[in-house]
Amino acid sequence: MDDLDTLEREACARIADAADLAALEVLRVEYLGKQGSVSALMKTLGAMAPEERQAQAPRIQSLRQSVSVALETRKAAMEKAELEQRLASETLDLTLPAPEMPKGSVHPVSQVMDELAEIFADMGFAVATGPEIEDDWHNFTALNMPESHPARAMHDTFYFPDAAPEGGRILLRTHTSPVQVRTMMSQGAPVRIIAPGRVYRSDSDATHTPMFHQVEGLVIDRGIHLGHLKWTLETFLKAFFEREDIVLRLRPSYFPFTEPSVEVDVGFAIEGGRRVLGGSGDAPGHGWMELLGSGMVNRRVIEMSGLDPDEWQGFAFGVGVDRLAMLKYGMDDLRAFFDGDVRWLRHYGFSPFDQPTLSAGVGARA
Ligand code: 2NL
Repeated sequence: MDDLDTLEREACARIADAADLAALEVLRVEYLGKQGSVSALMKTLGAMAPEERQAQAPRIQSLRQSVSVALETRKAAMEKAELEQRLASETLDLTLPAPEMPKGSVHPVSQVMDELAEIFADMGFAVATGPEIEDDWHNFTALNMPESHPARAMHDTFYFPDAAPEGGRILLRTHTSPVQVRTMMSQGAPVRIIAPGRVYRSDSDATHTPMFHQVEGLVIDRGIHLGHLKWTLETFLKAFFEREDIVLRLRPSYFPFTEPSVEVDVGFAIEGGRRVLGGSGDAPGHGWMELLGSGMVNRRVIEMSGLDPDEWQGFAFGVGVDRLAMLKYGMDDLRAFFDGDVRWLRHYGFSPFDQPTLSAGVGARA
């Protein structure tokens, strides 16, 4: 059957010459499609006498097979060539910088708390935490604050309407002292802790927010005296403000929970219209700034916390974290701390990857 041989040769030649996948598809339809010439030959088999069909069927089947194989082989070759062309022409530059990912920043209060933890850890202090919802025994009574103390008044403290199970009142803690009372009661002496955290007072104006942050420190051991207090605060303030020339002035004061009580001032100079900590406050053009309250823990507080005040003595101090942050990083509006304005946070915020360390200077910025 010369016709079939010719058809096969011609088909294979055209397939080999096809320029692209589209041309190949045209040829596939032309030969093997429903109306295609090979398909037409297949249909003629049905009309043949059995002997003739037996003679012709293998030839037509073989024709269809070779056209189909030729199409597939050519298609695979074209696809391979196309892939190789892309691999040769497209390049990926792995030296390009990765796209910047948006990242948050650490709030100055959190940063300062981390700095405090780092500095006091170096002096052997652990960080203690406790509930923000307290009862009046841990917040006031155990701190030697009598029922008549003004801080216990409704207009200074946020009270919950329900009574505590033991009959006392429930409130938002006004300082972190109750954490220290709880630590003395649960772990006994000696104690060396700082208690940072949120505290609440019914106060709201340009320099007071109803919630603010405080850190208190407590040391209980044998033979602790005012010298230990002074050295600890001086070492802390020098490390925190990263200045060796921090000068302290201790002034007698009164707190119910300490006896004697000591107010601590730090000397400052005026530089470029701003107060800059450092140097004696008595030098010309200098002054003293009240920074923290402290004292020797009142023996009644030690006793109420379950320890023998004849065996155990200690000192304690308290300072506002927000105020420390403002002084160190030059912020002038306390209320901005709690507005959550991202522009302020971007300006003053700290890199989450910048962990405070003493060796790098605790306040180092990335
Ligand atoms: C301030 C400074 C202070 C304390 C806090 C304290 C805690 C215990 C026992 C004794 Cl458990 N004292 N804390 C001591 C002195 C000052 O805070 O200006 N407060 C109004």
